[in-house]
Amino acid sequence: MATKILITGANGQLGSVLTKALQNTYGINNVIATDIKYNAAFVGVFEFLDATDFNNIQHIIKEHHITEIYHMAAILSASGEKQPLRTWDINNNTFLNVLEAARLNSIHKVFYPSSIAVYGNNAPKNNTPQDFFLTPTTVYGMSKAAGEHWANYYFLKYNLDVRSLRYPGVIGHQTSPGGGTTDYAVDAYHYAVKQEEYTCFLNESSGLPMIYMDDAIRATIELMSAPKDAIKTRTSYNIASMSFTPKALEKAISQIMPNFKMVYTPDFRQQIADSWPNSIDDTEARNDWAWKPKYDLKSMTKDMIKHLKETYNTENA
Ligand code: AKB
Repeated sequence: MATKILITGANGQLGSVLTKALQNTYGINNVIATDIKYNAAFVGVFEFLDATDFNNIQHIIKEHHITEIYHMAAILSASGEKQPLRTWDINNNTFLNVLEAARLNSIHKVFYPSSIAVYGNNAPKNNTPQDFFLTPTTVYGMSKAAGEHWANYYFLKYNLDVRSLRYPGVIGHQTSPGGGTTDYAVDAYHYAVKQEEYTCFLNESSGLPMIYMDDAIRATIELMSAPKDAIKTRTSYNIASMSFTPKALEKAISQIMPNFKMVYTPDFRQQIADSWPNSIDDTEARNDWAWKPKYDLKSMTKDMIKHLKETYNTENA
C-alpha cells in the first residue's frame, strides 16, 4: 500500500518545512497538509482541520486512505502560559484524537513531537539523561510529558507504531516560530540581517539546547524510516545538536555581521528557560537509529544569514 501522510499543524514553524520534505520524499499528492488556517502560498493537497474535531480527522483519514500521521499542531511554551487550560485542552485532546483515530483506522505509523520542555528544575542541567523523571513547570511541558506517556500506552496496549522526538529549540530561515521560549534565537538572525539591534527576552547567560531546522527535519524522517524493532524508546527520544547562550549567539552572528548588537531585557520567559536543561544526552537516539547532527552554531549561523539575506533581498527587489 502506498504511503499516504496526514500532517496536522502544517502551517506551523516545523510543520510547513516538514510538509515540503515529506512531499519531496513521498510525492506531492501523497501528503495531505491540514491546519486551522489556509496559507495562500501553499502548494499541494490541503484540507482544513481543527484536530479537536475527532469526526473530521476520521473523515480525512478515510477520504485520503491515510497510512501515517504527523501530529505537529500544538500551542508552545510561552503562549501556553497565557492560557493554561486551553493549552492543556488543545495539546492533549488533539493528540488523543489522533491516537484514537489512528487505532481505529489501522494507521501504520504516528509521529509525535515532544520537547525539552518536559524537564523541570530538578533535572541535571547538563547532559540531561533521557530517562530522568519529568517534572515540567509549564503547561506546554506537562502536555508534552503526558503525550509521551499516551504514545507509549498506545504502543504497549494496541501495538500502534507511535514514534517521538524531544525537539530542542528549532532554528530555521524558512519559517518564523510563534509563542516559544527559544524563539529569540530565530528573531536575532532576522534583526541582524535587517541591520537592527535585537532586544533579547532572555538574559545573556541562558544556555539552552538548540537544533538547526535541516537537522530537525532529517531527524524526524530518519526516526520515521527506521525499522520498527530498532525503536526501543516509545515515550520520546532526546535529540541533541548544539547548546548556546544568547551571548554566544550574539558573538557568532557578529563574526559575520560585525555591527550586530543584542541587548538583554528578560521577561516572563526567563523563568521558563531557567527550568529547562542547558544540554541533553541523546545516546539512545544515536545508538538505536544512528542519529547524528550535522550543524553546529558556526555552520548554522553562516547558513541562516546566507538564506535570510536572499529572502530580504527578494522581498525588497
Ligand atoms: C518552545 O520554546 O516552546 C519550543 C520548544 C523548546 O519546545 N521551541
